[in-house]
Amino acid sequence: MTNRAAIALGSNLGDRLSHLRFAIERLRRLGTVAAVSSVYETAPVGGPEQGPYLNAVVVVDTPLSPAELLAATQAIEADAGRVRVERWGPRTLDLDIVTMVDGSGAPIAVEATDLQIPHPRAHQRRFVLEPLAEVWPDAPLVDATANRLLPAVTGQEVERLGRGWEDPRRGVAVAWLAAQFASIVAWAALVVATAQLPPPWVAALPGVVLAAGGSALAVWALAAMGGSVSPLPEPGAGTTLVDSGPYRWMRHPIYAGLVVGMLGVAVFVRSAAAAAGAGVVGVLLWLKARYEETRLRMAVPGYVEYSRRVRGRMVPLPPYSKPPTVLR
Ligand code: A4P
Ligand code: MG
Repeated sequence: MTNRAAIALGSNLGDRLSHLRFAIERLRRLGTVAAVSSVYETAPVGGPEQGPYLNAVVVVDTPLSPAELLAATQAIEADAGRVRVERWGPRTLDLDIVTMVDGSGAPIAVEATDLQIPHPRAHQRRFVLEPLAEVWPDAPLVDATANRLLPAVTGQEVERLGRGWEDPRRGVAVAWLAAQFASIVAWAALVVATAQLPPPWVAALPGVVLAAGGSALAVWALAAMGGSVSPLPEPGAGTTLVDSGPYRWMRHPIYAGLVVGMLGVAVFVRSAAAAAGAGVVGVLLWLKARYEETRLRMAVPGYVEYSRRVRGRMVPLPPYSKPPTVLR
């Protein structure tokens, strides 16, 4: 008979997203993964001073008994390099069996020294309840279901980072890059078709200033990135936050520099169509950056806090009057 189990995933050490992806890959071997929640960044609850967690919930249909499932999840934790130092302390990967029902949907209760189901603390923890209620609202916990317990648990900071975190989205990333490339090529063709040359100095001077300023901004940003830059909007494993150089003022200065440079060229060749085209490319890059950030927030530690601190995506914006909350 197949049982259904909700497994809570947590990580706050090392490459957190890679650890959660590793867990999913291994959980797939225990049966059928019926649902995967969004990934959340959450403030640590209990334990020593430690960094924020990534948490998610996976629902698995499995022939394993509760004891077999515990042994299997502990083996996955060990293979992810988990070392138990202190209770509630930081960990590469934590897998907790939150709740389980049998094939007929009846809750499975376990009261052993090494295993309690439902998990005895899950109902007090937003970092478990919120992802659980998202994928299995009727999941039975201590005394009530996940969605009924959730409103009572307040004062714990959790930020939903979104779905689709289980795998890198290479195809989507390549499509964005192709759209960017095509739009810039089309813009260049527009420049050639509409240019009025040579320009009088009233157009040449501001054109050159804008083009040089945009290029300088892009080069400064590339230097700050220090070679770790990729045009694909999908962060690789181990990508770290860069918040120096122009990244102190805006989150996508390379795109901003590109658009300013294109505007400079449009002014230089006195083409309103080329200026409008640069605007269209700017909108596309802003959308690409917005998509890229959904991925950066999941993959790069500190990105959630960074995007609260540095408000502007492609233009500098004044900081929030209230200091941003930090998930710490
Ligand atoms: N155990 C008993 N019942 C279960 C169950 N249903 N599932 C036993 C899994 N294990 C269960 O767990 C200790 C022992 O609990 C295991 O040996 C198992 O036999 P552990 O994973 O070795 O240690 P732990 O995780 O530090 O302890 P515990 O009590 O499971 O901690 P919690 O309550 O899970 O808290 N803050 C945020 N934001 N996000 C987190 O994910 N996690 C914790 C851990 C603390 N704060 C957190 C997070
Ligand atoms: Mg645990």
